[in-house]
Amino acid sequence: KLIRVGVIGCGAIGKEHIERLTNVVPQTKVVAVYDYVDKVAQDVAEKYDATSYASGEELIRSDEVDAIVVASTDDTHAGYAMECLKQNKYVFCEKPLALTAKECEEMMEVEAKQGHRLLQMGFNRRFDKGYVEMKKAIEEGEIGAPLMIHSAHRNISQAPGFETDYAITRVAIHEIDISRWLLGDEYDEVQVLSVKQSKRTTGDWLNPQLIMFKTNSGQRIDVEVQTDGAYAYDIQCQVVGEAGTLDLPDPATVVKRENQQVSYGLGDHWASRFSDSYNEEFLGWATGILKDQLVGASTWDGYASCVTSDALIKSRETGKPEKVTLMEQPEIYK
Ligand code: ISE
Repeated sequence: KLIRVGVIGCGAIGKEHIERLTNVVPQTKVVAVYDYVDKVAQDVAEKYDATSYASGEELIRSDEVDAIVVASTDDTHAGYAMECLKQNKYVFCEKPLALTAKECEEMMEVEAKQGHRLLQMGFNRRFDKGYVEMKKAIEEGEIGAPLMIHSAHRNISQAPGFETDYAITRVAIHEIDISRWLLGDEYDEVQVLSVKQSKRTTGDWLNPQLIMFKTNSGQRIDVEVQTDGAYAYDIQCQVVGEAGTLDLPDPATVVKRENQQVSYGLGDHWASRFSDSYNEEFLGWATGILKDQLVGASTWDGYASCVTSDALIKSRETGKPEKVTLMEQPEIYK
């Protein structure tokens, strides 16, 4: 059975997803699209032989659409995701799940009433081969108990309109999710530390930012977040255990020897760096839908990342560590 997918938001990531759902995932066909810029939606609809809808809500409610991808602007995610849950339709939602934790709580309530998981969050790194191997090694005890994680998230540039908070809600949110996933624990407290600023920032937001998490069992995670001006799109993650360490591999590119040097390319963008993980993520989504057993990050994980983001933003303002307080985890996410 072919899953008929509607995509809301046809910007950079929306187009990436449509391409994958069309050419990589055999079980899906993009039949409907919506974008707040009419012309963009119409062009995409024409290219992929889909129907362009007048609104996201109309697309969600359409009998022609079985499952929805939400890749619109951050402030609209919660509204669309909620509508999908109410309609008992599967939804893939890009991060962040919402701008407030309260909206996430409401979504969990509706999803629980529907009685099965309907939402998968766009935390693609959970499908990256490197991170998957690291998690397996941790779970099999290969480095003993994990004690801390050192990580870095470095960007060359950002789209216009970037703001200080986005370093957390759009960028470091990947580390917020992947670190708690790797360690299988929730955060107790988080902190933003001030750091000397880079002159290579093209706007007036804070860059870099240094953030710290402490898990309930006392593990510490540091994340260096450079949102602009870095030498490459570079993602680093090292888990330090009692008996050894694990390093996220760099992308597999040709190793070049010339002019008395050895080098390999890191790439300039998330789309190429994590291309394989996006493929796996959508293959997993389609299989999950067909089995009615979604995999990947859930509404709970979306909620946990929102609460953590809020605490980090608060910490940046207060200059102190801030507590992360989560509600009791609903049954369906256990
Ligand atoms: C983007 O949304 C991402 O997901 C990337 O991983 C991040 O590096 C980039 O800065 C974000 O804009």
